[in-house]
Amino acid sequence: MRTQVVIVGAGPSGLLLGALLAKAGVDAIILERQSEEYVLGRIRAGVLEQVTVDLLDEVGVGARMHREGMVHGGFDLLFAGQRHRIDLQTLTGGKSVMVYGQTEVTRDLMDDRKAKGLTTLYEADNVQIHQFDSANPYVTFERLGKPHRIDCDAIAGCDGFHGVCRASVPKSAIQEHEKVYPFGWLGILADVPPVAHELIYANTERGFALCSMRSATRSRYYVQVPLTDRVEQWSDERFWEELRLHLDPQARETLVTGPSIEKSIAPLRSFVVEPMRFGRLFLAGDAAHIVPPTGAKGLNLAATDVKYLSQALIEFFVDKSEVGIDHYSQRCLRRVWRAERFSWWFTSLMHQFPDMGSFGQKVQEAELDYLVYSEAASRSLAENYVGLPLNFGE
Ligand code: RFL
Ligand code: PHB
Repeated sequence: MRTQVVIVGAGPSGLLLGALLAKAGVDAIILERQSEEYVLGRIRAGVLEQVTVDLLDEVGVGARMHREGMVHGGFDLLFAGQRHRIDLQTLTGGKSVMVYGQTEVTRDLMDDRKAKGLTTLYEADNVQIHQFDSANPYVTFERLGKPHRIDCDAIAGCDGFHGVCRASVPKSAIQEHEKVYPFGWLGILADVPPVAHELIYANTERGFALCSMRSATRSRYYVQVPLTDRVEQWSDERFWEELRLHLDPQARETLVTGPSIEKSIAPLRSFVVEPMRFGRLFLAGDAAHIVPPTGAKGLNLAATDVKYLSQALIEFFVDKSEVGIDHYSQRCLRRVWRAERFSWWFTSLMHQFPDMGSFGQKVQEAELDYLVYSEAASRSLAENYVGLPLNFGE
């Protein structure tokens, strides 16, 4: 088999890259380790920046998102027992975010690929990438018990944090920057109406909590837990009780509980590799960087990485120019570090750390107080939350 680009991974990065390349007439094959159902079973991101919404529109898969997604013009910060609204629209000159699950984004992109007859090979085992430091890279894998090889011009490593692409780069060629947080998020999905119309980010002495949603009848809630906790230790009743303790009296009253349809614990991490390009191998999305989910930046960064990558690859194949691929890494990393900083800061502000004590708690509350009462500080938070424009600083 031969194609122009082999994309490893059918998460949002791989699927969106496939759609952007197809639109420009560049051939690509996606290889995914898991089954389609497994990929759709992962519950992850919920908040899309305008940039991501625009990209989904650009590839023509935005219709359902505009019908079913919820446009949010603000969110609440809850601290010292009180809620305060951050009005994104007023603070950013009319910008907002779209609440629409990653699962739905993935489904829309998968359906579109199928409708266009584009190739995605699911359950591809033992994917290995070869000779990416040359002009003739190739990828090998096994599927349905048979070995396969695809020759290509470029490989896109869209295979997430635990993927094979980053792991195939020699250690001497790659620099890693990492921060691991001493806690995780226990998340629950339930078919109950959300506690409020907008998201609530809560800082309490018991730790962080987040009230989010997927629709008017489906809620997504998170509470901070120690890394040693196992999901089996958390019955639904225990989760709801803990969440309730993080809320203000009004939210406590409106909270509707019910059986969970998904429950999982995600550790929090900040991670970046530099560079993101190695010859004809290009890393994108979680394969290259992880942010803690507090700032809702992971999926959005993945989307902008693959937009930049598609532009670079289209220049390479159509205009026969290497300028775009030469700048890919640098162009992504500037945006990546801005999102890393914001996500680290918001995580540090909102969570309980083991050694922070009452002084640390009071300082967090004082900073939150400053954030909501200073327009300059609120605007800085809002500006970062709605995200940077696609071509910022260029
Ligand atoms: P993914 O989604 O991990 O997809 C990678 C794909 O590659 C496949 N794969 C392989 N395929 C072939 N061969 C191999 N050897 C392979 N190894 C792996 C995997 O099976 C998978 O299908 O990475 P991608 O596409 O870069 O997308 C990144 C996003 O998934 C991630 O950044 C977000 O989910 C992060 N995130 C959030 N981001 C936001 O922008 N807004 C949010 O509100 C938000 N909330 C969240 C989040 C992540 C969370 N978790 C679980 C960490 C909330 C949570 C709880
Ligand atoms: C979610 O709905 O899953 C979600 C929303 C906002 C975040 C993180 C996760 O910051």
